[in-house]
Amino acid sequence: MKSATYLLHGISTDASVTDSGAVSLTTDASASIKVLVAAPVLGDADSDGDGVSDADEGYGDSDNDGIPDYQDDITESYLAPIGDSGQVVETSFGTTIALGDAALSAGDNEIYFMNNQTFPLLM
Ligand SMILES: [Ca+2]
Ligand SMILES: [Ca+2]
Repeated sequence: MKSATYLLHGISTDASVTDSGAVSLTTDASASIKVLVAAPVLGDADSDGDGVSDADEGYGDSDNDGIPDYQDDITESYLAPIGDSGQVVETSFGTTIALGDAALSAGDNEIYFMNNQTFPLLM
C-alpha cells in the first residue's frame, strides 16, 4: 500500500505493484472503501425498483460506480442518477461515472451539481 487517507466513514487508499521481470512493469490503482458498522440484511425488498430483489442483487458493485448493486438501478457505467429527479447524467460510452470520496462518505448514491460547478457546453 502506497498511502491511505481516512474518510468520515471509509478509507481511501493507493497501491503500486511492480513485477520482478527483466524489464519491470508497474501498475497503480486507487480505491475508496466505505466502512459500515454492520452490513444491511438484504431480503425480498427491491430498494432500487428494478424488479430484482435486494438479496438476489447483493452487495457487489458490478459497474464499479460505488453504488452497491441492490441500490443501483443503472447498470451502464457511463450513466449516473442526478439526485431524486429521475434524470441521469451521461458521459461517453466506455467511460465510468463513479462516486467521489465526499459522496461515498456521506452515503449519497447520487450526483448533485452546484450552480458554480456547471460549465457551458462548447460546440
Ligand atoms: Ca433491485
Ligand atoms: Ca454500482
